[in-house]
This record gives sequence, C-alpha cells and structure tokens, in this order.
Amino acid sequence: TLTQAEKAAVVTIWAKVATQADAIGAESLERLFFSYPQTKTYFPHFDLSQGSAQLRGHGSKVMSAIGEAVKNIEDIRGALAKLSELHAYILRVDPVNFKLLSHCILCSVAARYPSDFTPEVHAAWDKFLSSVSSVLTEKYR
Ligand code: ZNH
Repeated sequence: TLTQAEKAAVVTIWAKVATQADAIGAESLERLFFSYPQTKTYFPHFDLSQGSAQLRGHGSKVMSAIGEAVKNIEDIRGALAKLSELHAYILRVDPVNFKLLSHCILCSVAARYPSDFTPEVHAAWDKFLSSVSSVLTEKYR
C-alpha cells in the first residue's frame, strides 16, 4: 500500500498527466508494442500502426481507468472491480504483460515531464502502477 506521501505524489503528477492523457496512453501502447512485440497478440483485431485510431482509442480508455484509480486512490480495488473481472475472466492477459505496460507508461510520463519526475515521483508512480496491476490480475486462477 502507498504511504500518504506517495499518494500525494501520484495525485500531483496525475494533475499534469491528465491534461495529455490520450497522447500519453497512445505513446505508452506504441512503446509496448514496439519494445515487446509479443504483446500485440492480444490485439489481433486492432490496427496497431503508430497513431491508428484504435491504438489512440485504447490508450485513452487505459488512461481513463488509471484516472479513476487516482481519483479513488483509497479504494483502487473497488474502483477497478469490473475491469479486474474483464481482464481475469474474459481477456485472460498474462500478468507479466502488466509489468511491461506499466514500465511503458512510466517511461512516457518521465519523457514528457522530466523535471517533475524526481526519484520520489518515480518511486510513487511505479508503486501506484503496481497496485493497479495487482488489482487487475488478482482474480486470475
Ligand atoms: Zn487492458 C481492454 C485498462 C493492461 C489487454 N483494458 C481494456 C479496457 C480498459 C483497460 C479500460 C476497456 C474495457 C472496456 O471497454 O470496457 N488494461 C487496462 C489497464 C491496464 C491494462 C488500466 C494496466 C494498467 N490490458 C492490459 C494489458 C494487456 C491488456 C497489459 C495486454 C497486453 N485490455 C486488453 C485487451 C482489451 C483491454 C485485449 C480489449 C480491447 C478491445 O477493445 O477489444
């Protein structure tokens, strides 16, 4: 669980990220598919070329889910309950992929806000993304 200081750091960096959430979501997915091409197998029905409408649309959905988690930082599990069921029972995404996507989101945020991305913010944002990933993968069996 995140400390109060970590929660505050997440809320602060999110205030910036939220203003460019769609671009950051798309960039994160581009990084994911480019660096870890095996992740593309979950999206056989998508046009994954850089800047495609589907890639941008999906990036936007992922980032709004993360925004919901920030807004409900005291109850991430409750906020993402439905999404957790979707990933566990229907999508069945291998949990290792959540680490890869989290890493790509981390890089996209760091690249866009280098001076805000202090070691403290880095650590808090990383821990927050791990919490989100844990919630989204905890219903697997
Ligand atoms: Zn996921 C979907 C979020 C991760 C794969 N997703 C989704 C959605 C969302 C999300 C919001 C939408 C839903 C609806 O529509 O209802 N994810 C998310 C998040 C995360 C994730 C937040 C983390 C952080 N995913 C993931 C991964 C993968 C995935 C890692 C693999 C690689 N997802 C997916 C898919 C889908 C989704 C495949 C479906 C798509 C379509 O549309 O089809």
